[in-house]
Amino acid sequence: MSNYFQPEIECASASEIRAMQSEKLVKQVKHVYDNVEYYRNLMDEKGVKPEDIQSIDDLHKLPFLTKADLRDAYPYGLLGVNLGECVRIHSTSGTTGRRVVAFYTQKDIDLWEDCCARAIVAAGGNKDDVCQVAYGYGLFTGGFGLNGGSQKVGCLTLPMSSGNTERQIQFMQDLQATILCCTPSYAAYIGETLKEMGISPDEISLKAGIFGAEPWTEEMRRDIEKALGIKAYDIYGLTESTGPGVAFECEAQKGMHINEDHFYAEIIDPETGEVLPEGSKGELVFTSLDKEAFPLLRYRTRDICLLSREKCSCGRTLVKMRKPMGRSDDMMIIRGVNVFPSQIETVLLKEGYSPNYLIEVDRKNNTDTLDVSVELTPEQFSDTVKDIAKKEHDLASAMTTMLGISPKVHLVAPKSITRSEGKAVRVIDKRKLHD
Ligand code: DLL
Repeated sequence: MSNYFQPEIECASASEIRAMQSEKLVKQVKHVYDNVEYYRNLMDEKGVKPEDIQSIDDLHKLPFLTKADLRDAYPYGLLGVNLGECVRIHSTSGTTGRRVVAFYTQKDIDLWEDCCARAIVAAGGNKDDVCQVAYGYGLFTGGFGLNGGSQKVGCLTLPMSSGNTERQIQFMQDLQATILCCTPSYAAYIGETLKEMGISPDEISLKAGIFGAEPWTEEMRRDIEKALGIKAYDIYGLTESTGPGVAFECEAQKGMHINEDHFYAEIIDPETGEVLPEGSKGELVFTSLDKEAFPLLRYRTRDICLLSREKCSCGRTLVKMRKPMGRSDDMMIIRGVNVFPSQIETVLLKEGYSPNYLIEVDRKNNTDTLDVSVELTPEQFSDTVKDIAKKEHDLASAMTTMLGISPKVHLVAPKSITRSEGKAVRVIDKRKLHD
């Protein structure tokens, strides 16, 4: 097995991990206090000094850092080292406000790539694999992160970036790619294109996929696994804390192990900020324990999930996070009811529809409206108008049962919804335009 299975860390006992985390935390708090004026001010406001933090048990004393803080401090305000020591920048897409820019020293890049290497090894990768990286390269962290991890494992790395799907498939066949890394929505699109090209999953060499960067359901996982003839693994991360590889799935495919030697995770009540006990659902908060250039302490991700230390069959002891249902920002409040796009996706795929859908929310006559357009498959498209009306009605009923409010369902022609090569856009909330 590759060097990037590190049992001394990945299978360490809870007390060993905690001791390692405590040691790193004490140093990290000092590093931040001494070098990051913005966070020093937050600590001073709360009356906390570095000496107050002697172990992980003291973490709760530290102030939170939010996305708003990152925007306030843009671009250099949270730098923990001189700019001259940084070797790389990545950034979020900035669709919901000002961009977040993250900085990396060479050591930060190394630890990030190690995390991605662990993820590839956990998905069965080794030096004989051909790893096709179809996440975007550039400011987005997906391409560079998995590229670095793949090279560390010793895989032959194909830096395809996203897009140009037919060329992706041609390379996949010609170079016998065994591992595919991309967003789940792009993996589904690649699967659909394979089918259209008349290529069966047996004619490609893929065995595993490492998919993340957006929420995806178990139903979507099964569809992708079937379409590509692979085992599909989840991977999680965010630009603010390096990128992909903060957490990764193992062969048990039941939640993602967090790389706890680098990232300490807490779950808090998003309303009160109170730390919740293991197993509770709440907002995920990360502390980077040894990142140098952009060392975020108690960073509120807005991702809603839960943590579990239940024994994992793979032997790893690293705490596991449940697949996030989506960000608290993705949650729509429609007629007072909380709705996540992933709930709609679950119903669609269970009822045999494609994962190509678009949710539109609006407000008419002071009432919220929810319209879900769903693409028919070419086989379903030949149905009569009467059949289609019945299908729309049945699908709307299934969604009402799941959501507690009734949507209007529109079944639309195959290929009429734009495909995604990166993160899929699933929701258009027109109410925001009226505000
Ligand atoms: O999406 C980093 C990444 C790249 C992760 C490639 C995995 C693979 P950002 O663009 O900053 O970074 O977006 C981070 O995406 O807070 C989650 O809301 C969401 N997200 C990431 N991975 C998952 C996942 C990258 N596996 C935000 N499941 C995070 C659900 C995910 N949501």
